[in-house]
Amino acid sequence: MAIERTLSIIKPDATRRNLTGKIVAKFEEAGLRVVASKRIHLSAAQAGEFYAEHKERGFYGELCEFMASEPVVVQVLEGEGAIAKNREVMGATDPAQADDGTIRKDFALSKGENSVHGSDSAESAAREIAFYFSGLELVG
Ligand code: RTP
Ligand code: MG
Repeated sequence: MAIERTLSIIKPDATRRNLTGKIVAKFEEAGLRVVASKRIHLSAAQAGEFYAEHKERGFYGELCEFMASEPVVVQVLEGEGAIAKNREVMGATDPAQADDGTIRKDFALSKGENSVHGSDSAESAAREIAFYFSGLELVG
């Protein structure tokens, strides 16, 4: 399988509870390498632009407000099949549906406050990495 890069966000419910290290440990144990990382505080407008694909969904306003409520940690993860592997380690959107040992099963509070975001396709990964990181921040 090809080496890929994917965009991860450790969401406000997790940064607030000091879970950043435990979540990164799960990525690393799964063979994903952190190749870029920073802590930022999104505005509601920036969160809205990032999640524009969900504009028509009922949870959009709540999601944008949540993502802008406190700082997040945005990261680029690299590894074999990194996009699918990250989604596997994250677990299902709703923690009640997530498999044992996944980040969302272990840490998420609810379907909305679910601790992590991960790109869902190669196209999303390219767009999302470029949304947060400049070429200078991405070493080869
Ligand atoms: P993400 O994009 O954050 O990695 O999560 P996902 O693919 O598993 O889920 P998605 O359908 O893309 O939804 C994006 C985020 O919106 C919030 N959400 N809330 N209250 C609700 O019914 C609901 N549904 C989705 C979650 O924070 C979800 O991760
Ligand atoms: Mg998604």
